[in-house]
Amino acid sequence: MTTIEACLFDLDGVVVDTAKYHFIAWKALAEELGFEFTLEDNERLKGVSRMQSLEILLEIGGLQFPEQEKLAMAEKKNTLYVSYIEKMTPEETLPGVEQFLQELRDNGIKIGLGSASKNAPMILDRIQLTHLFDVVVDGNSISEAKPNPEVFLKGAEKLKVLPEYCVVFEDAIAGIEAAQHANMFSIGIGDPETLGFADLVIPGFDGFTVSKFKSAFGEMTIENHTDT
Ligand code: B16
Ligand code: MG
Repeated sequence: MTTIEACLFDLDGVVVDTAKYHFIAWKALAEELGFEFTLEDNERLKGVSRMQSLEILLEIGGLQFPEQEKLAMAEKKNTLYVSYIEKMTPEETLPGVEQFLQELRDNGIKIGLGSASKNAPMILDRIQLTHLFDVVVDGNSISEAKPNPEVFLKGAEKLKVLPEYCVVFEDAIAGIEAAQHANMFSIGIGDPETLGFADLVIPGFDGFTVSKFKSAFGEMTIENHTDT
């Protein structure tokens, strides 16, 4: 029998699509530096921290800079990125997410956010979903990036739930790996070809209900039993 007490959600690519705004901002930086940055390149940045993203971008451009200049570039990219996410609206929440979060809450399941983004609180605020999360662990409170399990282990700890009673929802390979390293169940959001090593892969939350969640996990029982 499987007991699930908490669900931990990645943000970008799971709750909302911010990758398009990251793309605009990284592309502008690349153009300023004199090279092309494509949508395909942008795929490599999903789930990756801001500074790691910059390293990948500079590698694509074949450029190297001292640390101080890299920090200034990341800051500049973030200023442009924030100018877009500041204008986000609840309509940008991915289909079915809000309903599924609400249904989980109605069933006594705790909910946490586990995101690499330092802008996660602002994004949740703009899409008006902050109230559905019991805890938020984001890029401001972690020192190790996914696939390190830190972000999810911190989420479980803050929720006072043991890792083996948690399910992680993730769109990035590194995020599924992080869930597995944390000894949590994982559900991939996206393509089974890429995320097939997760416990389950779904295309998104549209039509995904707690009842489907239960049956997907076979014998799973969902209990509101906390580790005290
Ligand atoms: P920021 P997630 C990640 O969010 C994005 O997927 C990734 O592209 C971004 O570089 C990272 O957050 C850091 O974002 O610059 O806002 O701190 O998928 O972990 O929710
Ligand atoms: Mg993601």
